[in-house]
Amino acid sequence: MSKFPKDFLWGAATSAYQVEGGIYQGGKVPSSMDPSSKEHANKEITDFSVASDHYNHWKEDVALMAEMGFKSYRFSISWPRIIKDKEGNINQEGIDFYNNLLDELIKNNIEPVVTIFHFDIPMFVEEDGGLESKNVYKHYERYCSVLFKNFGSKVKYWLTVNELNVMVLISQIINTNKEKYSSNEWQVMHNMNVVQAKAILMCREMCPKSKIGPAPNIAINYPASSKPEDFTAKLNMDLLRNWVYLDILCRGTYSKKFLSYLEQNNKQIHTTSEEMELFKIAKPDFIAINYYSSGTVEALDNKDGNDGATNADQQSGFAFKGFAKSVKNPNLEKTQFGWEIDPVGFRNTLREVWERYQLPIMVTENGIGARDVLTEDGKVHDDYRIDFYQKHIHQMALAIEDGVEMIGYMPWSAIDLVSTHEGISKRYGFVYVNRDEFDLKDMKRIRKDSFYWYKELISKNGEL
Ligand code: BGP
Repeated sequence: MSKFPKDFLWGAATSAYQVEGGIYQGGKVPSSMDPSSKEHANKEITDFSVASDHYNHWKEDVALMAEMGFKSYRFSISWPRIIKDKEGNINQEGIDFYNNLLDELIKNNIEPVVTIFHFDIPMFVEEDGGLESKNVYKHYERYCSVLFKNFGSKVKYWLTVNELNVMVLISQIINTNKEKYSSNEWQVMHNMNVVQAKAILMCREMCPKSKIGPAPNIAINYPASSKPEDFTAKLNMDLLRNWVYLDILCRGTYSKKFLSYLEQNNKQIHTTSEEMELFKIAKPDFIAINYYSSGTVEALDNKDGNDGATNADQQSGFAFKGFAKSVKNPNLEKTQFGWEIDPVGFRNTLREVWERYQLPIMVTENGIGARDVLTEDGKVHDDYRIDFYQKHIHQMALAIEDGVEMIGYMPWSAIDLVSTHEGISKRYGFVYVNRDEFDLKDMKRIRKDSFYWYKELISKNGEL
């Protein structure tokens, strides 16, 4: 007997700017992810202009998902494909593109799980003060109302914002804020919490049959030693890395400890009583989490000078002055790109999220980035990916036995796409896309070994 519920949503995920390409097609306006909007310091990796060319291959891509037996597909809608300018004019071609995609998914019995905003900020929003300005409220509200009106009857699961915590903590690496050190990232967090609350309320009114929730990147932290101070560091890191983004939406407040961290670091945020009232009534229906690895931390006392953050990427290098610092975990193996592999940490994370909030959980990212090799006879033997998934899915089944209520599992990524900052060579898909960093080749879709393995796993509802 499978431990997974019978209607469990097996599938996979992508995001618009990393998979679609076609940035000058279909009336899309410029976004923060377009080559023109940023400097390409690292010329060794591709930009996002062509990506996996899903904009022109979407039908073929959905057919491959259907062949794998996907029950769900998590993708993001590109805000700059839908809204043209700061007056809120709508791009009908963008609406048509996503309507076609949604219809194709539904025709194939694949439940769409739609991320409203996944890192690609329209330039008209950037030019109007970006996410740090409260002007973002009106832009995001208009955008949401267009989505709910046009797609509300087709979408049961909405995700408000992808990885707000990653946007706050490493915005300069993923290019959601070019001037990190001149801005207050915690104001970005608050503003985006407000827009999420507004989206939840709007969704209830405009699409009463849909469900909506946030999608942070959650990594539970271990203390580096049994020193009591390291356990305090664990609590501190969990707070700033994980909970502060969920507490506000699920519990309605910012914790006292978080507010005192801001005060000590001179990073006050501007809030109003109307905004804080919103959090009391706008509760999500579920929590979506992206999990790649756990964290390990030790105490960091230095009150002066640099906080010691190396900010390598989403999974490492975090440090908060007087609070906590991440360190390596000697007990874990690493991927080719240096991310620690911790399947047991997945179960631990699911348990902690469930026990803290008691809301159903959907996994909207999990996976292994690797330099996959296409053999001469056109195969990709990604046994390391199968091993990664096998172990994580096993731990997810144990979490279900622990009592965690799970809705679905949509790992990263359905097909190969361009990494946030490490190019197309860091591949995650079940389907290989035949292109290199600069040679676009034929963009052929090639089924990896993991494709066949996942197909079988889905057909047996997770029991292999
Ligand atoms: C998450 C993002 C994704 C994705 C993934 C893998 O943080 O939500 O957009 O790219 O991580 O990360 P990367 O592409 O940096 O390897």
